[in-house]
Amino acid sequence: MQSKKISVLNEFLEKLLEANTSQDAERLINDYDETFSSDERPDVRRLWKSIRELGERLIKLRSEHNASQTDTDSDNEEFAESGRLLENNLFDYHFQPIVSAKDGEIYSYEALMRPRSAMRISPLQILKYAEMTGKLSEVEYRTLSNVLGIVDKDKAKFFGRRVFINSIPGAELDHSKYHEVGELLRRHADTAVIEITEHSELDEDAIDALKESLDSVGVKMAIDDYGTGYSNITNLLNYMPDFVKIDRSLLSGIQNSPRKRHFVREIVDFCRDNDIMALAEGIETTEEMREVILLGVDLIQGYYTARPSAEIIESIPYEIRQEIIHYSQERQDGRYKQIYTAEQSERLQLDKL
Ligand code: G
Ligand code: MN
Repeated sequence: MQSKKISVLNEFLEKLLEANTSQDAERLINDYDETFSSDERPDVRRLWKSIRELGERLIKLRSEHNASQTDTDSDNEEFAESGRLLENNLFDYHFQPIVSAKDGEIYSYEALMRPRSAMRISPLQILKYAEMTGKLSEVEYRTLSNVLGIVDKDKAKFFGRRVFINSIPGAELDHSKYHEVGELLRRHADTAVIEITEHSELDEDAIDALKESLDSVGVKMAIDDYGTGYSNITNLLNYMPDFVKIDRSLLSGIQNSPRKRHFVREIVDFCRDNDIMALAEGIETTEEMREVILLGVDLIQGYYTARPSAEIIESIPYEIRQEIIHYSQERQDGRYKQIYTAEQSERLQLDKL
């Protein structure tokens, strides 16, 4: 090859190594591409093709590295911030109304943790941090004592209604806190409802243990996110919760899904036969709300009826209450039955879904 071409290639490689950004490197490749990809000699064109590919791979590797570096940096910051929040108990709580499916009156509130941070840390990130550092029991303690502390400070704020509190399955309290929390729960037996999630893996032992402790202090239990895990109606009987919160994934767009309706109807019927209150979670539209009322749920929670808020509201908007009353009347009139007869042949088994 002519020494002139060799020295131009050399110049290219030197510049490529010095390029600071991917954009610089790309521009450089394009500049030299004009010269070499149309070279009259095939061996020069081949050589250029290989060099250009190496350059492109270099750019890709660099940008992947940078991206993962950025991820790690922000993970580290969130991790440190989660630690600081837990250490200093910087947790606020929002309250989302749970309303009666008969008349739209507020039945209770769910307390939802909101980390007090400029960094927008989600409750899930706090849980992830706590799990990685063995501090789940600290989160559990903070949640119970903070929320019941708010109730203690001003019980009238809750209009005598119950407060649902999310508990972490398997996060056993430290021995030193066990007595304190036991007393706190006993004192709030008429107010507190402990929610335990039925997420992905069903930790039966954890639920059993919790149920036993709650029974001993007379506090009610709710199974949260029902339908997302492996449980079926049979093992629901083992826990005998007071409430079953049917997960949003089974309810979104339920008015257009016969499968979801069948599934939910089985849950609701089971609940009615066993004195469990069925709650529809994550209701976002009036169509979904109508459908779950026709299916016979007892309680409704979701953005459509009320969003979580720092302020504890006394009632939901009048128009929405009227809608609930209307749908509930529709159910009582039995009009809904005609809509459903066509689907009766298609039965679904809960544990097959
Ligand atoms: O897992 P659990 O059911 O406790 O989750 C409650 C979460 O769901 C809260 O963060 C709350 O803000 C959110 N939430 C409440 N209502 C709705 C709703 O109608 N739609 C959606 N997408 N989320 C909701
Ligand atoms: Mn919950």
